[in-house]
Amino acid sequence: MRIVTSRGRRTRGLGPLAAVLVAWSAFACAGSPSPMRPGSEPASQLANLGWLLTIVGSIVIVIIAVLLLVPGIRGWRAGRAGAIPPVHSGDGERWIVIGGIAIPLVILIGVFAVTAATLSKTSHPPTRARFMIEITGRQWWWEVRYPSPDPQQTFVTANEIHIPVGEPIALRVKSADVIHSFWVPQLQGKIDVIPGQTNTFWIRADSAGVYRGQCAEYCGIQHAHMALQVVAQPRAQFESWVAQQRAPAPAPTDSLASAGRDAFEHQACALCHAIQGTGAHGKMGPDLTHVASRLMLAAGTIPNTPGHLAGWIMNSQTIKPGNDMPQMYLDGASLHAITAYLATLH
Ligand code: HEC
Ligand SMILES: [Cu+2]
Repeated sequence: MRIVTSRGRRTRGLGPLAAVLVAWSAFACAGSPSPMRPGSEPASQLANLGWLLTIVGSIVIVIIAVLLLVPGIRGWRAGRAGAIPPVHSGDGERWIVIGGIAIPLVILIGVFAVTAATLSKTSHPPTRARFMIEITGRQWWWEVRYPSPDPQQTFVTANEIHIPVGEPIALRVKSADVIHSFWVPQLQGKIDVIPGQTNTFWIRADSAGVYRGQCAEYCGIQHAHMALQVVAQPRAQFESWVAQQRAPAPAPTDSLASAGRDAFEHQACALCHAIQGTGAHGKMGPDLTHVASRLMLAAGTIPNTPGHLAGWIMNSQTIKPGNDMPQMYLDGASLHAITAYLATLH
């Protein structure tokens, strides 16, 4: 095959190969949450498995393509030379047994063994998990609970999971509605999130950073907007985050925020959202006690800035159509006050 590149040079055969390589490296490009850029030991084992399967699969495809093309070209040449190509060569059956049964069997058994070994190695933490986080998949966001034997110490957040660097953390995942799948590609494989069942899993990040996760099982119209962030922090930072999350919502320090808290408590907001330390105890939507401390809003849909926050409260249905927060009809003053109040909830 001849490809004429944009610079007019002719390359022979290398064009498609280059295109495939470019596509491959795009998988692994900087800043992307690609499983080919692992951030933990189990994720690198899974990435190695991915590369092995890709390479073995590619070699098989190339060999098959050659085996198909060579007799075809031979036949075509023989036809041009006027000779009739042989229909059947003597050792055909032997090659069918070797090439069609024996070799594929060896490859498939080998690949199966490596896959099974990798999955069993990655599904359990090497050492005991330090603590457990409960994650509930909902249409279309993640409830994240840090349970503690003392109910006063238990806290709930949404779409953002903080973990200390280098420590295996146990996860218990459940669903409040349909089947979802919890996936943080750079840290671990996927785990199904199934209604009526609790699945256990674990994650660990080997270096500090923010790792994007995503629901990986189509779960309805806003499935694509069901992302999450895993924030891996050094122990000390993680502990101060926990202390901050355990505390009730900070009290308003100015009259605007205080009007905002009153409006929030008296509007429908309080029926769906909880803010610890106030009269809002709703359970249908994310806990907003420390909403201002989060990086993103609405499961990774928008960055958490005052402008986006106000836009969300005013018309979440335009930003994430079909989500479970209805259109709220607030007057300008209430919107302004509620936004100002929520922005203080660090
Ligand atoms: C009928 C229930 C309901 C009512 C009423 C409601 N919300 Fe929500 N809210 C939700 C749900 C559900 C979500 C999650 C949407 C998603 O991400 O899919 C949400 C998300 C949010 C978020 C984003 C939180 C995050 O961390 O991503 C904010 C902020 C918010 N609501 C504020 C408000 C305010 C302010 C009001 C009142 C003016 C209000 N909500 C009224 C159900 C409700
Ligand atoms: Cu989902």
